[in-house]
Amino acid sequence: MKAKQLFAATAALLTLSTTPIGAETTLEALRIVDPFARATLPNQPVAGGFMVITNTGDTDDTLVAASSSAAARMEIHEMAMDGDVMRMREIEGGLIIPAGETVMLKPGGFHIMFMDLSGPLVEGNETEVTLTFEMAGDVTLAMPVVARGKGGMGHGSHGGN
Ligand SMILES: [Cu+2]
Repeated sequence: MKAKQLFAATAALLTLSTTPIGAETTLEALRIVDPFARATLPNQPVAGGFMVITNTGDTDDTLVAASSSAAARMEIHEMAMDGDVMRMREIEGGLIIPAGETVMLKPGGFHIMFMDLSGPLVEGNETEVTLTFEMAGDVTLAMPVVARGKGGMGHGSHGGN
């Protein structure tokens, strides 16, 4: 009896919790794990969004677009050397998620970029982002906002959730 009540309470908590650490979203053959966005400094107009995407299927897919109510528009970026300087730039045609492979969007590498933020991204909040894949379609997920210097180290590194 007691165990049953405890189980029910735990189940209810799990249902209410929208962003457990290491949150995982499944869309067709894609598994999207551990999404987070970087908290912004005052007046910072852009922010990076990160996650790990695994394609468990046998067909390549491509992340072609992202959108969020937090930003006027979003772009899909990569870091690349421009002479001696590391710069980010938009990936032409989107980010390919090859069949059977995992692609990490992480600080210093691939990321989605919030452009023209409508307000600051505050640590501890979360922002909703819709990702559009060429094959799998759209999925909306919650991205916890993580302070600068945190995150990108894998599961459990966010804290504060
Ligand atoms: Cu960028």
